[in-house]
Amino acid sequence: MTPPRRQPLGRALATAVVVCGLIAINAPTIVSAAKDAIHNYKINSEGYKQTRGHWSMLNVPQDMHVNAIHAALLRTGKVLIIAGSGNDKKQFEAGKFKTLLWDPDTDNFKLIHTPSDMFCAGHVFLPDGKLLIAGGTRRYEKLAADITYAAGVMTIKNESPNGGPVTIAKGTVLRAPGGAEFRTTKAVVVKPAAKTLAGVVTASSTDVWVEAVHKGKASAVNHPAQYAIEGSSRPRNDLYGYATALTRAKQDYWGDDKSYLFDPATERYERVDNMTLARWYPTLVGLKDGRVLAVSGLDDYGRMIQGGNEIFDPQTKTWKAHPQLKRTFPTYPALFLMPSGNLFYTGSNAGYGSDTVGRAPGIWNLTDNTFEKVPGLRDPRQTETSGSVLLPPAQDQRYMIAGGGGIGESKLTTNRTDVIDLHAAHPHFTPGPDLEQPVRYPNMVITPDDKVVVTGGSTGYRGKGNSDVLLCHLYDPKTNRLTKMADPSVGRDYHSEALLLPDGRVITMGSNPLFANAKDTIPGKFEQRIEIYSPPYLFQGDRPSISGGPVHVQRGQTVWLGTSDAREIKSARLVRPSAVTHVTDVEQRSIKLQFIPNGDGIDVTIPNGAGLIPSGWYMLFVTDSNGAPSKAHWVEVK
Ligand SMILES: [Cu+2]
Repeated sequence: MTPPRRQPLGRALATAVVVCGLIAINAPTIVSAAKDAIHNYKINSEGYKQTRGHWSMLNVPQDMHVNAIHAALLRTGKVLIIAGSGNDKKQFEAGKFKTLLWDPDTDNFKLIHTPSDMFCAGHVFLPDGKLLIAGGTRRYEKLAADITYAAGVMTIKNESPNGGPVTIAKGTVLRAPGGAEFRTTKAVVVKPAAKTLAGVVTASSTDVWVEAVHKGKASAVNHPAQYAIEGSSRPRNDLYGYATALTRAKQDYWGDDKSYLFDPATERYERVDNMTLARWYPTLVGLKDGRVLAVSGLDDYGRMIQGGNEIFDPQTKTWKAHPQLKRTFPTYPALFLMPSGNLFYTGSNAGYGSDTVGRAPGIWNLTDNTFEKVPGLRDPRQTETSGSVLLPPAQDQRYMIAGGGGIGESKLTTNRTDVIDLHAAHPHFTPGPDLEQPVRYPNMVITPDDKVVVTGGSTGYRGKGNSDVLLCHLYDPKTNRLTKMADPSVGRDYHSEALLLPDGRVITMGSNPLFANAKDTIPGKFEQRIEIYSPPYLFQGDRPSISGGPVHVQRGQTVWLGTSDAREIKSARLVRPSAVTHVTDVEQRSIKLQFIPNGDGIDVTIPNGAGLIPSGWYMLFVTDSNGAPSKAHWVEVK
């Protein structure tokens, strides 16, 4: 990393003097230019950097600009930035999907062939370091104003166990009792009804999207109805269509069921098994045994998934529905793997869902599918678009939730942070420090010295009213305090991310404001600049270094690590790399390592427990008595 060049005080003052001489010409402009010069001098001074850190812009070549919707740090140290269609309907319609790979070591940028629209998918690292990506966008939303024909989901029901599967051709007309007609948009097959040995019959059903044959309001059906299938020779109550409503209301984004592995070695996507359900805005969370649970999302026709969760097995590379784990959460729920193998839900989520279902934080027991709520969260109705993090070190099992707002486009936003200790006899949230401003979409990043960078976000929904919060703080879990750091210069609201780099810096990218001005009249533009934060620990002089050590380690094992002056090493941490989107990063965690000096290095012990330290690739950092971290040494933990 090259430190940004600092402006000498002489030049800053000279600028100030020159501009003062010109005050008579244009006083307000000149005064502000002088202020800028002094501010620039201040933020570039060594003393300032040593206490508040420093922000700098990443120089991204023009042809490599992408809409950063998802970001993950690969075991190669490169940052995978996935845009897919990037919330740009034109790109979606043109079938243009993007992924950018950036190498912080060489500053090399590379565009990656992106086979389908991973915009708003879920992702998580597998034990072998490949990134599993599942879901995404099958169709963009349609606003009511753009809808001419009433439409919706028709369920074709087969009540008869006799005969084989029935094919309903594309374009088949279904008629409501009142005469309204709808056409199927694709062919579907309906199985015969199931019949038990005792003779109990259960109807089978298949969903299909239908559109009204006739234009306008009159063709809509606003109530539940049974529809007759034109041309069917079967009795009316044997084979029929059923829909709750077929209207010209807004149609939400449709989810995709595709899934891929991104291989850090080949730098390519590899298609794997489809999910059992299509998902838009799902959370993928790694389990204790290395499998992955996919939760929530909007389905193939934009409906909230009602509790249908499924598991990916990395051995067979297949997805399987797990009806015994039926539980409903809003989209992108923040679910963290606990040492027990259960999942802790902090209450954070982003996007869609019922106002009442699945909003309360608690512990989800995956053995018996029970859910134990935890009390004490303040502003419990403002968990949407909040940030959540497993505070370092992970052994302490303390979690923080920060900011967030009311559901949808609610004007409510909170500056609350609350912390919960799951080791307590009766875990409950207790107040953390207030954020300087109420904020949605705060980016929260664990650093190797057991702190959390809290930066960006906006007070309004998607930055409405020019409400991006240009602030950065460091949270210290030991003192429960926030300390103000240097200000970022780029706002980060909806569709923004931040993650820890192997060299100790923090990269921030993305932001998708609805509007470009305070009056909310000019459409916003996706923010493509990337800004990088160097915390104060990078300005404390010499950093410790790791000269070598094993690349593959096992839980419970003690291994030797070559370091700079071993007596100066004060802590060692294994930090799991981030995979983040929509303020949701259930991957990042920092695990404390016990160690003793041994010759030109230290003997470090990898803790036990796959729930604490799930198999996979980690960054091993050592930190000295000044709090300065080394660069990371990558290890694979099994
Ligand atoms: Cu999104």
